[in-house]
This record gives sequence, structure tokens and C-alpha cells, in this order.
Amino acid sequence: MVLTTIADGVLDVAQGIYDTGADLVGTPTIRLGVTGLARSGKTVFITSLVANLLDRGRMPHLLAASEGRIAAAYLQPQPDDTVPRFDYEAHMGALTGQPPRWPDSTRAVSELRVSLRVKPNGLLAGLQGPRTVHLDIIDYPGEWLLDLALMDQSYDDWSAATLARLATRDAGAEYCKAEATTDGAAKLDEVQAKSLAATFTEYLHAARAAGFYDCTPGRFLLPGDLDGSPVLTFVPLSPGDAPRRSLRREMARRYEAYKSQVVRPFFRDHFSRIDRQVVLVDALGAIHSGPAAVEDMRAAMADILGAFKPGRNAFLTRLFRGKRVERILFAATKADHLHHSQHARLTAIMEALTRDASDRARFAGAETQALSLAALRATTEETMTHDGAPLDVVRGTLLETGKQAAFYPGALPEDPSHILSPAKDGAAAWLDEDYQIMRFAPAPLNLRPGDGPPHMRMDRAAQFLIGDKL
Ligand SMILES: Nc1nc2c(ncn2[C@@H]2O[C@H](COP(=O)(O)OP(=O)(O)OP(=O)(O)O)[C@@H](O)[C@H]2O)c(=O)[nH]1
Ligand SMILES: [Mg+2]
Repeated sequence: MVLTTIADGVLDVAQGIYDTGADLVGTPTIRLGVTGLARSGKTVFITSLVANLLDRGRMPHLLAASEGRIAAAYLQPQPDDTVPRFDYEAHMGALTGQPPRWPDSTRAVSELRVSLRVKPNGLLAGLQGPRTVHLDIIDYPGEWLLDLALMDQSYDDWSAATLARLATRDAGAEYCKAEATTDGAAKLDEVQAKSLAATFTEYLHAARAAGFYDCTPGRFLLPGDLDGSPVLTFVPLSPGDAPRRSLRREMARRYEAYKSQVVRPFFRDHFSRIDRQVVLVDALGAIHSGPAAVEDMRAAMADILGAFKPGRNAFLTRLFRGKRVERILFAATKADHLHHSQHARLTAIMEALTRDASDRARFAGAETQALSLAALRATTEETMTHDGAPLDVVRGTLLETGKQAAFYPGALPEDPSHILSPAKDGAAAWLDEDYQIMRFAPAPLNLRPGDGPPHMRMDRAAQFLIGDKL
């Protein structure tokens, strides 16, 4: 036990030296983390961001672009040889295909480097030539971030918290039943462990499908090449005796292995090196799922912010060694599902959620901002007449049928508390409105030279995230 801790410590220090070394070379590098839960829009966001940095015609609010100071932007080999490259060409190929389609789902960390040649502004403008700034974009699943909470928790604490959460969710009933009839002190039986883990994993998937955020351990949902391995074959058991060779003892051991061999390396190798972070949130999807999903999203945002405040967690404090993430953007994605007359309301909901999350995480670190955006605009806007009154709708091609349709998702309240309060109070359904969601296909792109793909507020997102460094 002691030995592994020391060995891990040595690795952490080695990693730190490597990081500082990279900085000494001189070219400023921004490491931008892009995260969000499954299907929140990470891949489309990065693809659109990169395409719109390469062709900056639609980026008026990225000041360095509108001031004409970005002389060139190009893709470069990334610095980390062992991290898969973000497959920009394939994702862009999908979006610009005939017919265009959404990129495939991605399930692990990936990275891409965009380098910008930037002319200085202000006093130095006439004195210096352009300099290079590297932007390393790291795409990673938000599910992995939520695992941070496990680092501080013993197996018994984690089990108790998880079982309590399961009891409040319909999807948890089956596992609760199985757990109640399981004797954790009995001898480990691998078949039983596997079957319990399968039931528990099914619960996690069902909870996720029902719109719940906190579905840890995150790697159970996105196992990748760890599928079926012992680190992913453990379950929460209510506290009790754990004699040698018992089920409970082995579950606790695997839980610790999950922490040290799955969670820890991710935070050490990726997370601790991020400078700027965008957290993508499918807020419209959560609102559609109902008050419980919104409340859960709010708690998850607080957890995520907590992860960016290393002081709270001894493990992270050691990893960060004084370094900190400087800016965090919480962005509601897929805003093109809403007519722009409602965007301010969506942003207000995100702002209220972000403020609340900062308070709850007692967060005073990075600068935070909330925004609603569409990485790739798939709809056009229209005003229809409905029951004799004008109704602002969006129009697009439905993903399921390929047919054109006008869509009205419901009116978001002007006051965000009309969404957040019922969520906090545990309401079963929204009182005044029924929110709809619809999936649109990407629209065929017909780009003028110099223009990137159409979006909403990607330039504002970029200005907040990297504008000050350009
Ligand atoms: N209308 C619209 N839909 C979007 C937009 N961005 C994403 N979507 C939808 O959301 C889906 C998921 O987007 P991705 O970018 O693949 O999300 P992700 O977070 O990378 O998903 P995983 O890789 O599965 O975790 C897409 O297939 C689209 O249906 C957008 O800007 N507008
Ligand atoms: Mg993806």
C-alpha cells in the first residue's frame, strides 16, 4: 500500500517536470479541455470551433479575428504521442457530407493541436512580428470528471451514498432488490459478482437514459477496453463484515483498484494539465426530461466546479501544485432548437445554474461564464400563426424521417427560478408548460470561401476561452 503511494507520487512529480519543460520551450500553449456528458455535443463543438478558427469569416466576436490579427491558423501534430488524435477530418467529413450527418459518438479522450499565427495588438503592434500560439484541445467524457468524488470516499461511504441515491430512482429498484438479498460476508463467487455488476450497470444506463447526471462510476457507462475487467466488476454493498475472501472484501478491493488504476491516471495525465475548460450541457434535454433531471444537472455542475477547486481535495491539490484552471465556460448546447427570441431565457437559466453551482461548491477560483450556443446551426427561424397568435418556431429536417418540420419546444420562463425552484423542491412535473425536444439532421452546408460552418455564439465562446491570450 505504502509502496504504491510512493510510486504514484514519483510519477506525479515526473509529470510535473515534463509540463514545466514543455513551457520552457517558449511557445505559449493553451490547453483547452472540452467536456460534457454523453451526447452533450462535445465532438460537434470541437469540430465547429476548429473549422471556424481555420476559416474565421463567422467569428466577429473573437476580437483577434475581427481585428484581422490572426495571420494564419493550421493543424499541427499534437504534443502527446499516447493520446488518440481528435479525428477532425472524419467529423468534418460527416458534417459536410452528401447528405450531411452528425459525427459518430466518441468514447474516450482525444486531442488536437491548432496553431495560430497572431499579430500583437496595442503598443507592440508595430514593433513585433506575428507570434505562434498553440491551442491544444482535449475532448474527454464528463462522466470521468464526476468520478473525482470517489477519490475522497471509502468503499463503505461510496456504497452508502450510492445505495441511498438508487433508492430514490425508479431505475434502481432491481439492483436494490438484488443487493438486499446478497450476503456480503459470504465467500466471493465470481458468477454472482458478475451478475450483480451487470444489474448495477444496467441501472446506471437506465438512470442516464432517464436524464440523470450522477451515474458514477463513470467508466461503467463508457468502459472502452476495460469492459469486463475486474476494475469494472464491483458494486455497492451495504456496510457489514468483510472477512477474507468474502464478496464484500473483494468489492472493496476492486473499488480501490478502480480509483488508483482508472480514476487517478486520468486526473494525473489529462485533467491536471488543463488551463481553460468548457463544460457543455444539454440543458434543453434536461428540461425536457423534467424537474428531477434539472436538479441532478445542477448538482453535477457543482461537483464539476468543485473539481476545479483543488484545495477541496487533497489528491488534486498534490496534482495541481499551485497551478489552476483560469476560465470555465458552462455552455448550453443545441440552442438552435430554440427561436432566438428565447435564447436570453436559456442563458439566464444557465447563469442561474452556474451561480448556484459556484455557491454550492464554495468556488472562488477560475473566472466562470454561462452561455447558450449552437456549434452547428441545423435550423432556420420562422414566425407562424397559431390559434390566431404569432408563434416563433424553428424549422429543420427531422433526423428520424428526413422530412421538413416546424418545431416549437415550449416557452421557457423569463424568470429562471420558475424552472430551478420546482426542480429543487422535487416536483414530479413542470406545472405550466410541457417541453418538447426533437432531433434535427445537420443542414447541407454551402460555405463561402473564408467562412466556417454556421453556428450561434461560438465566437463569443472562443473569445471568453482564449481571446485574452491572442
Ligand atoms: N441541432 C443541433 N444538434 C446538435 C448540435 N450539437 C450536437 N447536436 C446533436 O447532439 C448529438 C451529439 O453531439 P456530439 O457532438 O456527438 O456529442 P458528444 O458529447 O461528442 O457525444 P459522445 O461522443 O457520444 O459523448 C449530435 O449527434 C446531434 O444530434 C448543434 O449545435 N445543433
Ligand atoms: Mg463525442
